[in-house]
Amino acid sequence: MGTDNPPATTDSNSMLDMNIPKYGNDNIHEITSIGDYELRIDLQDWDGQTWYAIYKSFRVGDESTKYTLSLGSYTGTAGDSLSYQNGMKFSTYDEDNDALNGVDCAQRDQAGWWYNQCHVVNSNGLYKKGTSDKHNVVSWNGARGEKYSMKFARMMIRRA
Ligand SMILES: [Ca+2]
Repeated sequence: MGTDNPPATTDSNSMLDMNIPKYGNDNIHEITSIGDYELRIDLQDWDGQTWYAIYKSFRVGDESTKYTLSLGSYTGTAGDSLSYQNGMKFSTYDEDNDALNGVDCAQRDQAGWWYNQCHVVNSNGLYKKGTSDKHNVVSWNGARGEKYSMKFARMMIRRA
């Protein structure tokens, strides 16, 4: 059994799929430090409707910044939801770096993610089938609201 992961590429025509587990934050920081990258998010709900969001630049800071998210301007159909979390540090279950005192967003909303107070996008959240009674699902507020789990969510980057 091989682990035949596709190689990371900086080719301007290729999109790098951010959902492949090997691309941890240190690696994403390294890649996005090489040059200018744009971010594209593709979404699909359980009824087959699709959306996209493009952020003209995308960068993740290094460990000393707690992997701070830096986004450029938005275009797309999904709504500019992720900008609410622009400039935020990355939080995990055991590290609360969010902007909400008294609540650990990563624990409550079930993901490692760039949380503010806490989120309107939760792409690393729990994978459920559509409408949920909680905010902890794979949601994008501008598309289906904060309590709807997408069937499909993909983040990709490429050289701008
Ligand atoms: Ca907190």
